[in-house]
Amino acid sequence: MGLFITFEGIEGSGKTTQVTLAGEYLDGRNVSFLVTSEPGGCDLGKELRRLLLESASPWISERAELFLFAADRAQHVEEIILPALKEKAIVLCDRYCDATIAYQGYGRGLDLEVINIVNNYAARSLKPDYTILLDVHPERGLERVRSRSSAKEKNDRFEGEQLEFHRRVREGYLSRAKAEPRRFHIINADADVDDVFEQVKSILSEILGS
Ligand code: Z5A
Repeated sequence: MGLFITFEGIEGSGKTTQVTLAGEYLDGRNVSFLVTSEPGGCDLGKELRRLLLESASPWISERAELFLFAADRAQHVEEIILPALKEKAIVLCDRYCDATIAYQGYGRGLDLEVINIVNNYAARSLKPDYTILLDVHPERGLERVRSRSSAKEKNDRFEGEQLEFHRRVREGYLSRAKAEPRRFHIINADADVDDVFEQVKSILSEILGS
């Protein structure tokens, strides 16, 4: 099997930016890798992503939301992640199971035990080898996403949530990291892009042993 590395953090923590830079870094090192994301890392997931994120979607209950993210993950793991790992690739994934714990569990308040069962079933119990948590203050993260250009698809269903929601999500991530300190690497993502990437690079080189 290859190596499975996830990037997590609240909205605007810079995951997408850092996953892209991490991919370029691996590209320069001649290793086989795949950059992917949730929701929307496979064809079915793209449909689910649209439903999950567009503010024009029909009303989605909290439990339905949990199962839509799980459906995205089930397909993504089976169709994209596991085959790449079997080919011994390094898989860099922007959000995974910890996002469901943080958002649907801490953010929405759904039962954490139920979420763990749903996550494990959807993911065929596949856990990341390492998780890089980009920790940013929610005010800073939201400021970044609200001021970015409209080039990226707007994530209105989640962007519309109150600051308190994003604070709970951050707390959820930090408590996951505390519970699994060997898997999680926490990065101060309040810093500028280059400083954050220096931290990501040093973790990657430690993981890759060079
Ligand atoms: N979700 C869920 O509820 N449950 C689940 O199980 C899963 C997901 C898997 C996915 O939306 C939403 O689904 C997400 C959680 C939920 N919603 N929220 N919140 P998405 O994929 O569209 O959004 P996202 O994952 O939150 O990504 P994002 O909004 O694009 O944020 P980001 O990836 O962390 O940041 P970014 O795109 O790299 O950067 C955002 C802006 O900040 C951009 O203009 C950058 O140029 C800028 N930036 C980045 N880093 C920096 C630094 N260091 N300094 C200054 N500016 C920066």
